[in-house]
Amino acid sequence: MAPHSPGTDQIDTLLWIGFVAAAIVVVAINGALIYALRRYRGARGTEPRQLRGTRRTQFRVGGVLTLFAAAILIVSLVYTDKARETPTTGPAGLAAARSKPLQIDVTGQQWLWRYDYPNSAFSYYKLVVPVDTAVKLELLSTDVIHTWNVPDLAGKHDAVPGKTNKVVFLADEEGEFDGDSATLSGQAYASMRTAVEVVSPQAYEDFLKQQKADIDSAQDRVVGLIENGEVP
Ligand SMILES: [Cu+2]
Repeated sequence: MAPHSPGTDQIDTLLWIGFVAAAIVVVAINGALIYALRRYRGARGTEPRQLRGTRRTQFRVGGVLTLFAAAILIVSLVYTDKARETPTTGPAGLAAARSKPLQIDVTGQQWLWRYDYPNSAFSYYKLVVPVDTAVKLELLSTDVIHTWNVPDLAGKHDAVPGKTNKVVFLADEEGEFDGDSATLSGQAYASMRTAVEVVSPQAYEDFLKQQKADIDSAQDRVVGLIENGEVP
């Protein structure tokens, strides 16, 4: 995982904190065990001494472990909270999204993702967003629960029928980021992939205009065919 949004930076840091904490616990417990076994082992044939830590030792060990757990809890809470913060659009981002995030509707359906942009253009499979811009996705679903999962940009989020979930992120560089299904939502869930293309604000505006023009002309053509009686 290569984080490319402030939220995923925090998640990445949290993963490392978790890993290091687990490593410390494993090393400390095994170290203490090996130390105790070597230090207090009895000679062959004789019964080893029966030992019991004093109350004070028990409290000391308990206290250290409690402090360790409390410290990790607090650090995790702080990072989780930071990961949920809505980022603000930077200087290289879309000017229109300075005061409030760019909102795009995302609809999960069997078996693809649809993206609806502010100018009523839409796209399937690929989401195009401007770089350095706070983006807010509103996740919807037409049928079963789908999970929108683009790990470089955001945490996993569910699209649930009848509910609206939001995802916020800010892509820090241009490029393409892939996503795949993270929830078994039915027979073709594995093909429900997606991609986020991060482009300059100008390229984003151009894409919206082009996409809208293409959709309008395709719709006009279909209407024309129907009027000419070529389509029943
Ligand atoms: Cu799905």
